[in-house]
Amino acid sequence: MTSYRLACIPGDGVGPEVIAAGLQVIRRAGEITGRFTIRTTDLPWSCAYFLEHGVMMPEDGLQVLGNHDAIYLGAVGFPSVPDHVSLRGLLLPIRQGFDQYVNLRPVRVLDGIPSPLRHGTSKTVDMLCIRENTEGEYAGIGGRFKRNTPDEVAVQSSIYTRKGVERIGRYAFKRAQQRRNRVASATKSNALQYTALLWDEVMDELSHEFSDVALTRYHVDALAARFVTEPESLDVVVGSNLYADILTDLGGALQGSLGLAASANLNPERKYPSMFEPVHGSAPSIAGRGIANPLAAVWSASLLLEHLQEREAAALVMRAVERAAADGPRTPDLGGRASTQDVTDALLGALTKPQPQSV
Ligand code: GGG
Repeated sequence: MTSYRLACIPGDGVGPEVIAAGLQVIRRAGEITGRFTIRTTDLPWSCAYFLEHGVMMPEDGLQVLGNHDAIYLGAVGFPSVPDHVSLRGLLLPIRQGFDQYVNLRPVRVLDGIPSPLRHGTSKTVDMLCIRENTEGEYAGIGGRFKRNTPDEVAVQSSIYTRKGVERIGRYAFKRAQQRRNRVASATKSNALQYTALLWDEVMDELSHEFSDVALTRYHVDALAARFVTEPESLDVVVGSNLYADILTDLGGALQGSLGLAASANLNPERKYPSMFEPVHGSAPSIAGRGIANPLAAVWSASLLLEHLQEREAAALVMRAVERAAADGPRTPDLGGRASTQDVTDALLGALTKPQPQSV
């Protein structure tokens, strides 16, 4: 029996509610498979922590996290702290410091959950979005001067490196080889003639290496339209930090709720721990009411188990998510009246080993 060390950062708003649900499910999956237990380190890093300590996480935060097999994070951000302070004080230092350069975001409509798309079904909306997660528009390089004067200037630079584009591109092509052999790459190369052209050129070079995968380059605006008009034509979608973030919120909407959008921040080389989190934020308007949808956090837990190579448990958890989606109960974001714990109970009930079929 393996014992995994999990660093938990429930964070703000609904984060603690959905992480509590995810942990119940992970623990049960460990019991059912008989393969593992988890030991959690509960870290209170959040906007509340910031108000008390003046930082989102302590100076040795990455060192603390580094001693774990994976990180499970809820949500970051609350109106009491400016968003750029909370994001740049917690989530981004972890992604960048641990070189989690892949942000994996599956966009798939689950049977039973209506998509706002007329033709949106599990057959037509099934993409794997791959977001570059350590550079691009989120590099954090720039500045402001002549503040609060009519001559004020703000500069924010995007950083695209050949190494950075190559490694995310290669990851995307490899994932496409395990799926339907198509990569859609997002840039805006008609307007951004330096960064976007580097991205496009590297993707073209990689496509010679992966001759079994069809690469299509899109301008990000056209790709956003395609998400809506022809989602069935999309398999793996790869884009920069900002573009893929925006596209995957659209993806979450196509899935029927951002409460279903899961993600993994991966360091594929496993030099550092990877981090798993629902795409959604802290949802202050429903925080503390026990009605947050736990499915995105639980789907993210399935990605976590997959990363730990607990494939049976990952598949069991994913099947439970699919069953809870199909059979309910549903939280208010999906038009239902169920609580977070109602859905969690349904997930726990659905977590069973498949019985061997008799012939
Ligand atoms: N679930 C983590 C969370 O709170 N995400 C909200 C957010 O603003 N994320 C920024 C990003 O992913 O770039």
